[in-house]
Amino acid sequence: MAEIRNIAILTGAGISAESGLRTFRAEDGLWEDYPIEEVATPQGFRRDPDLVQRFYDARRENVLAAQPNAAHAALARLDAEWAKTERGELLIVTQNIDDLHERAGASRVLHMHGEALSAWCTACDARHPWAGTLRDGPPCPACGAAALRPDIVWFGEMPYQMERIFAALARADLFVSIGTSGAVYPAAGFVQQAASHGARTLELNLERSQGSQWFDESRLGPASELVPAWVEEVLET
Ligand code: BV8
Repeated sequence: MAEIRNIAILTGAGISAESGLRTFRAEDGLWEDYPIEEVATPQGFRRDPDLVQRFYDARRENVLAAQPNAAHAALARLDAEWAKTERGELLIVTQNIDDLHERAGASRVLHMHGEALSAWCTACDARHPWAGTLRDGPPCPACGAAALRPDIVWFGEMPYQMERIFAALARADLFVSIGTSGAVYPAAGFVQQAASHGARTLELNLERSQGSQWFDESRLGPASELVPAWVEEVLET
């Protein structure tokens, strides 16, 4: 395997499935109970803010009750080892709104679709760490307005830090996608972006995804097994 220096990693709901957090598109997925349009769009929030606040209040509680699994721990170990040996760059771009990467010890984590444990004031634009509920319209700690929404990127909204992500994809020698269905853009296009800049591409997923065709290699199985094995492989090279 050619010398790997810069690694770009994309994670999705599948990496947190074994921590008990529901994914979106499985038969017991979140979108079975709540049509996307009603709870993960600005229009849905305008139409029924109480439903949307309750949906994310429940997700926030689930996140707080969940624990990182072996896949999160393996990525945290890789992050630390890569920093210590100064082998190159590493970035974990996650589509997930949970904080399990961070709680496992990873430091270079980018939440492109926002975070369950953050509240965003639509009056003054301030963001605040938030572990409680938002359904009762608590005042913004900065401006006092009862105008806090989940700090989540909904459909039709621009994902966060896209420039930083594209720069990491352009420099990556290796792009690894873990636990994502490849159903949502722009995240689903990252594999092609990385490959166009010469990166090798690897998919670790429970089953074939909508993007599997774009990867040099796809390994199928649970993240808690595939990710630790892959990290061992990388650290041995
Ligand atoms: C934007 C936060 C533009 C919310 C999320 C038509 C064609 C193409 C694109 C579009 C289109 N119409 C609209 C669009 C754009 C749209 C889009 O892509 N729609 C799709 C449905 C077609 N995208 C957007 O709107 C994005 N914004 O484009 O902005 C713009 C431009 C200028 C100015 C303003 C705006 C924003 C999208 C972000 C939406 N927010 N999440 C929340 O969490 O509630 S999306 C959400 O679904 C995730 O974050 C993720 O991105 C996406 C897919 O979820 P996954 O993480 O992949 O989970 P999923 O359940 O789907 O799959 C799980 C996988 O894990 C499975 O493959 C399974 O096999 C595997 N798995 C399960 N268990 C395990 C496992 N793997 C390993 N181990 C296990 N144990």
